[in-house]
Amino acid sequence: MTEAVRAIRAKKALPFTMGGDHSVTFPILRAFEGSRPITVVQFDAHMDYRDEAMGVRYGHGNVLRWVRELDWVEKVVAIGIRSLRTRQEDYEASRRDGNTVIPAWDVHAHGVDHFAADLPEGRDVYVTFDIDGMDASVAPGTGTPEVGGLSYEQARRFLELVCTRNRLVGFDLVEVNPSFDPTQITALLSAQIMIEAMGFVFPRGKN
Ligand SMILES: [Mn+2]
Repeated sequence: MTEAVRAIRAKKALPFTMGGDHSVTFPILRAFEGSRPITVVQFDAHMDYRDEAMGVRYGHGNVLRWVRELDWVEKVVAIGIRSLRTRQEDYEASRRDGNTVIPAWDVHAHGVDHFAADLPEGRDVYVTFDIDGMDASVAPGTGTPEVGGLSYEQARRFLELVCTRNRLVGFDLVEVNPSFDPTQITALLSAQIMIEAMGFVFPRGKN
């Protein structure tokens, strides 16, 4: 995966990757070695910040922890966090590392634009979009769905604020599992999210 993303970057193309589970983000971001500092914006119900989960270090439950340790990753901004299984020590470890955590309930209480100042501006940004950051009612086709998540409009507005005020250097969308979703609404939503992100980066008439 790292080699494939290096090849894409060598062509000066923008890597958009579809998972797979969330563990793919680490090998993708390894391909950015030598780049300018990158802020990672994570959409997710879970922090994925455990040092180790069931004996696994480089799995989908700890991917952001290892991403954050890459020399060229300066910060993680996590949006939509809400899982009841979030451990206090993971939250504290993330805050200690200088990351920002925006829980889903705060988004529902205050609206997306309330958090504009907490989002990066003028940075190189990589977006990792775990589909379980969305509410389970619109994205049931995933391994660990969580209620109380983002609506499509909220996610789209976050993407607009992130993609139009920064230089997007890469994007992945992960954790879609079509076998859990006979309606395929999850895949439809995921495609729409990726197209919207591309649209914010390459607006009509500008490229
Ligand atoms: Mn995740």
